[in-house]
Amino acid sequence: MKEELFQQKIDKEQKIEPKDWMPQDYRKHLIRQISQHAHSEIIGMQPEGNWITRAPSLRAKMILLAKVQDEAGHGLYLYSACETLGISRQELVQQLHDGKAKYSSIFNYPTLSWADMGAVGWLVDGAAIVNQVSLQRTSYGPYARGMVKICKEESFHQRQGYEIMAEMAKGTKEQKEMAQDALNRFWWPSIMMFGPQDSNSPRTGNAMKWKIKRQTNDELRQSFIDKTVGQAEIIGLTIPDSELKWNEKTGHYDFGEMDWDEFWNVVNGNGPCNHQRLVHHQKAHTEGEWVREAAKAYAKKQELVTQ
Ligand code: FAQ
Repeated sequence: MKEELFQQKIDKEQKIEPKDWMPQDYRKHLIRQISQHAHSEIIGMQPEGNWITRAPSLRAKMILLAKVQDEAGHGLYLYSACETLGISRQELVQQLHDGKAKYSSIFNYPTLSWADMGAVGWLVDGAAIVNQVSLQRTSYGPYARGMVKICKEESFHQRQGYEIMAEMAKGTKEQKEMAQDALNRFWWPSIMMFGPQDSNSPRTGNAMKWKIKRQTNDELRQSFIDKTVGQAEIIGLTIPDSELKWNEKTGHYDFGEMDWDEFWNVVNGNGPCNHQRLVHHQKAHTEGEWVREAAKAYAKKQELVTQ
């Protein structure tokens, strides 16, 4: 009976809030997805943080610094949304460190040149937006509201990345080559951010029934490709997919097959930077212990003062 009422509420597009009754599996599904999303935002700071000290101008440095700080903020909103489901931040971070919680495969690729900052903003944030715009209508209230704020910031991130690519593409021959090389390396990993094909996505069934996901992995991937092809053409870069072709009948682009072995390899911890990313996070977490202790001591002192 409770389950039926819960499903009716979802079907009527009413949001589920933290104190509402919910099936355990719905709660578990959300903790998994939201925490994975939060970890992605935080680990995602590393490939870009790598370029803050090497940005080519003061303007570029200020923009990149602001963007990386935004990603930290996104991680914090998402951890907070996840905590409303009855799990602590400490447990979530522990799951990441123990390798039990995943984060997006895309952040396990290295950023080798300044053009990669363009490719990450344009393609990675671009893909994240397509996914997150859809998640603004997710059924869990705190997650949906977090997504609204995050999407506003992501659209600035996408534009700053596209600007870098556009500038480099109309620069010197070497700059254009760097931009094309970044597109070549980041195109397929960005497409992989949308997850496995629907036919091979075990979580999609429940996610769609509970309206956690509003569109499937393949629908979102197609939408991203349809939006991005024209953007590449405008700046004169070539998407590295020989099978990419406009299909009059479907009104969408056809595209080539992803390397699924590479995808699962990276998801399962064996990508080029998986080890490096996790070790860096563990080190930063250990070294930040004193900050957490100091914040706790300060909060305790404030409590004593107000008593
Ligand atoms: N990487 O059954 P499905 C960003 C896992 S934010 C790693 O299809 P689901 C901002 C999946 O978890 C980017 N693992 O799963 C930024 C599941 O494993 P599990 C993050 C992946 O949940 C920009 C298994 O494979 N965005 O970029 C991936 O229905 C720039 C089976 O898959 C989000 O997290 C993958 N690519 O669909 C920050 C959005 N794909 O848990 C810094 C929210 C699949 O059963 C710089 N999440 N897996 O062991 C989602 O929309 C979904 O969770 C999907 C996966 C679409 C990612």
